[in-house]
Amino acid sequence: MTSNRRGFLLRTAGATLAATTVSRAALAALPELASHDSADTAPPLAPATGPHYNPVVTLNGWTLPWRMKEGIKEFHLVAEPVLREMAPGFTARLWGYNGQSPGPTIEVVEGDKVRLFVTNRLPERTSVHWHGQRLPNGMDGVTGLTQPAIEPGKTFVYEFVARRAGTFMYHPHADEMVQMAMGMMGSWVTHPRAPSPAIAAVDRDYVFLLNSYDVTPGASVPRTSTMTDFNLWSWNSRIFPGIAPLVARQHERVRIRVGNLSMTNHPIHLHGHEMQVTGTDGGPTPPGSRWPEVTVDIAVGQMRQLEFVADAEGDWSLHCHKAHHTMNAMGHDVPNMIGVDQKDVVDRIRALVPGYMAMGGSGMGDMAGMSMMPAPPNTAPMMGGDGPYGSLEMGGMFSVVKVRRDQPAGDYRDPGWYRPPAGTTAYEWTGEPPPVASHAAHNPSNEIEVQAKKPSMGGMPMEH
Ligand SMILES: [Cu+2]
Repeated sequence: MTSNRRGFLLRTAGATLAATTVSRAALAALPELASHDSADTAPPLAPATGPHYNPVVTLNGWTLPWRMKEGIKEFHLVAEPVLREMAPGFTARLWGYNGQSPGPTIEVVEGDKVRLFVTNRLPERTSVHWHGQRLPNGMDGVTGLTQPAIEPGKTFVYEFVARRAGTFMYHPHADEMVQMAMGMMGSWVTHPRAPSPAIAAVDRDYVFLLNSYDVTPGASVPRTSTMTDFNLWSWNSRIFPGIAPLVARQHERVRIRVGNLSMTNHPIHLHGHEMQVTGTDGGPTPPGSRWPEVTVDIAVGQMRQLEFVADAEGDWSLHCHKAHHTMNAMGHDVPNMIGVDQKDVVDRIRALVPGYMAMGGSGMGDMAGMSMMPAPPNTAPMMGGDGPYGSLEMGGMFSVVKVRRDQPAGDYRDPGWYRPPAGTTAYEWTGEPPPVASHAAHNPSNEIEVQAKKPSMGGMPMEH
């Protein structure tokens, strides 16, 4: 297989696996090893063999090439330490597959016979569980229960038929707290072989995983014992402004497949449109069971297929609705200083700690710009991301659905910022402001109630 994608590498199995215990004959039998060294969103990988389908686009990721051998689709996954640029200026040392975290998306067609070679180049044992798949019990990838662990340097083979169309995930069931906290996961898409009333044809088909990391600012290796207090909330191990936009031509039908392999739920919210959940990792939802949503909560270990018609032009936010999850690396113990004049105390602390910066007395929005905050090298901006009207004041699990009238079909290039028609943008009012209505001040029943209770309030002074 060849490719002219930037950052796309092909290595021969012999060159990369020489240090392992795999025999020469076995090496010759392994599929070519494809690897990726950038966090760019690769173009969709159109199938070279078998039935045609509209391939998915993995956000800031790529699809693993395969080879056909005697009617079987063969893939080669390599579990290994990787460098992942999580955002411009911030690279983490993670574990993943084939050069990146998450690993490449595996894309097959319902009914395909699949053979997956898994080589372990980690310093510890691993396995791969194929989350959501119907498969023989011994292919389920649970260390100790359905197979022995894949020791470092060893290659195992998984074989099964992709029996059910849908969206799935893969991840280890071996030292899993550590291995998933280090980034070992990937997506799997099985396209339907025949048209199905429950599975619509879509024009754009995106996939990504929700994950999280705890990396001390200035460090690059995640702390793996963290249970809930992560400081990086990411999509496919990327944080905004490092997450690619989801592009669509106006009126196209768009599917977004989202799996959650973090340690908490994420309510994913889309602006300006209504969406439906058309499938879970259990299969397509019956069309009669669907209802409109603008926010879909995705629990740990779940996958949701979100679908909508992109009928409104614009730059529409798509984000986790937990406000803490649209922030990047920061401490969680920052006191709320709104309304507090800190000038004197900050001056005194600065005498002891040069460069000390407290949370602003009018909120934290001022901190969106990295320039105000002294931070160690290799640290993502706390919020960051500049839009056409200034700082977006969000980071983490945030991206933009860019719907354009003139975006060519099949073109995934970023069209830039939306230019709204004149007179359709919120604007500053410079005239005389209208009178302000206030509930407390203008509700006479409140005053009556207070006065009626007055005698029972003892010596409490009342201002009436
Ligand atoms: Cu979230």
